[in-house]
Amino acid sequence: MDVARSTPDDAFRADVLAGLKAPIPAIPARWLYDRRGSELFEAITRLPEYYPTRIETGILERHAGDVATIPGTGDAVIAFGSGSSTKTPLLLRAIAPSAYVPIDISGEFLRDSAAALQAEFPALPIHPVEADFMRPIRLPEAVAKMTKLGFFPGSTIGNLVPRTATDLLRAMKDTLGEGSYLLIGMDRIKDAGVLLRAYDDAAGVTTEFNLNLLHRINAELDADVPVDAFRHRAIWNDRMSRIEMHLEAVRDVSFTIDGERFAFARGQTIHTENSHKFGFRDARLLLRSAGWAVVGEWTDHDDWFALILAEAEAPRFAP
Ligand code: AVJ
Repeated sequence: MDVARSTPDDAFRADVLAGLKAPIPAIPARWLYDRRGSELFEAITRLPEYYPTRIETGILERHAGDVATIPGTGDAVIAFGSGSSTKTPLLLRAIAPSAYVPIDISGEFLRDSAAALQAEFPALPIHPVEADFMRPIRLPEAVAKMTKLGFFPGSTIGNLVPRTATDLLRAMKDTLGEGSYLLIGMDRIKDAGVLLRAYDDAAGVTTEFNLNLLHRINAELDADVPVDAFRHRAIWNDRMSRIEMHLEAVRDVSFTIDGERFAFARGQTIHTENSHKFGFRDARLLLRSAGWAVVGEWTDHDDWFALILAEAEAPRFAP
């Protein structure tokens, strides 16, 4: 008997159709990260204007050893996301854990990065888990009794609006368990010009990254979106404390997706990504509202990026 199953393709189609019909047209940012999108993001991390990756890597180079000195951060490292090929090794070398568990929704990325890491750390037991870490996950039996350090670098948390970010941080706490630690990267609020240049680079890589979403719609759905009718826009939304990426219609345009007709007037936009930025207390409050108590924080000399270590608090009765 055939069982109806919803495939990632259906989810993409549903999100695009619903998103474009919404009063403020928007498509969830996760759809930017197909293979091509992930390659383009990798290229973004090497751009002169895109400071977060370089700065966070520098902080890890200087301070991963400090994280390692805190008792309870030692047995198993649990990475949320396939991990970065430079940041993860820096942490693993400092911590020297007994096990490494990368969690990613894409089995393909997961296998590739786990294999690369295994070559670099031949003696390290690696237990990849293919799962959506937005929900609590049962970790492999091998790490059940170990003390756990979650790793969530890159200010990826900034992709989510605060309401969803706390959901994720709570799910991570449920996954890791009481007494665990989380090492998380958060990008700071800073000069709007610096932020805007980081998300609208001179070489146009971020433009390509954003427009790739339209190419993906055309390739994977039954669609005829004229990509040249849209341009990349980065906006600093001060009220929401975030950079927003939009695709803006440069002329009146209409197209069909899956037989449905959409029209955009010149100047109208499709909101494609948020990148929230966090002040010192913003970061702490966000973590605290999900049950994480900050126990350590490291930044660069300009305070442009923060690497924060938090401990999963036991629930308390009062006050
Ligand atoms: C992958 C979400 C951390 O917000 O800085 C970079 C994504 N988008 N340039 C970020 C991104 C455009 C990036 N994160």
